[in-house]
Amino acid sequence: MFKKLMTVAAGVVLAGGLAACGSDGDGGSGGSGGAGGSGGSDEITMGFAQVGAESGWRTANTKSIQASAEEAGIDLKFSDAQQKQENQIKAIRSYIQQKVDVIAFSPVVETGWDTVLAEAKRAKIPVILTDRSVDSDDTSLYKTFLGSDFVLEGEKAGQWLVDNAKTSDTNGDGAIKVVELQGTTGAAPAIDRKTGFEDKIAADDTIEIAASQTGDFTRDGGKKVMESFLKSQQDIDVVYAHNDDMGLGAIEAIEAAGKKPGVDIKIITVDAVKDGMTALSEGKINFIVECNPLLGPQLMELAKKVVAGEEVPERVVTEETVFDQEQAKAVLADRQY
Ligand code: GZL
Repeated sequence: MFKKLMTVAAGVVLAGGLAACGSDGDGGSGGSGGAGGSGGSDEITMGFAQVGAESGWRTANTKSIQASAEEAGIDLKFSDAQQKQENQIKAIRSYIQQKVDVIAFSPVVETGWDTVLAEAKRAKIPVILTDRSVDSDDTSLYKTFLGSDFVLEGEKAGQWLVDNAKTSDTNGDGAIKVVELQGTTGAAPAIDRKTGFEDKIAADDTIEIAASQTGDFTRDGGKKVMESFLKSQQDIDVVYAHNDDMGLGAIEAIEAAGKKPGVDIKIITVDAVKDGMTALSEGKINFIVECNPLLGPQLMELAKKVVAGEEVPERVVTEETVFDQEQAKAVLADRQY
């Protein structure tokens, strides 16, 4: 959970637009691979340490960052950590050695960053957190956070279930049994989406989370955990998946068990990527809370301000909405990711 008092800047409406990316984004250091630093020109060099390529959301997020760097004339060095914190730390250290002008990253988990961020601070390289936050007492280690309010996303998911409790009691026994597919253990979205969801369902004591386990934000992880829940739990009414990809994996497991997803077992997810919205429009998912991955344009604007030594808000929260099945049908054709 974001440690500081959240001074939520005015909601930011992120421009859409996903263009073909310039740099490689396959884990190598992308971009034009300048000699590090701005090399005397006024071109900004950014080192970006990405979490990985674990989900449709992450793919859209990477494309947005790479396309926006190109549009902004920022030389982007890009790395993919395959969801391993040690790889992100290595990438940040390499950016420090290359004397980039600014470092940005999405911390795969909330803790364990103070040492490497203190190294960046000593090297006088500003750091921007995007997408996920860190749980550190030393807020001088980064300039700003750009991303979503994950607690609010969890609250939106929980509120939908409270508002739709009657139709979610799929076996009519008066109790609403929920199984939860958590995101990556220790990741801000996993911690906060759980917190927000639990806060809201506490209003209805017929709703109970009977089992909860990480599927690591991947489709395969969601499928495997759902298979085990279908064996260990009787009368599951609802799946709450912390992202679409795990929800899509759960759909595969539910169908393999001869049940109808969205009907026999209701499904609530977060993200609203194309595959999730397609399943929602087909009635296999019942509700999706949007999490906007298009952070690129805002990130590049913040980077220019930070490098120029200008003041920036402590936190820039993206604006997001929610979708039911009818709303998904109406917008599916126009979705950019
Ligand atoms: C949320 C982001 C999460 C997405 C997942 O901002 O960190 O990570 O919800 C992704 O799809 O893997």
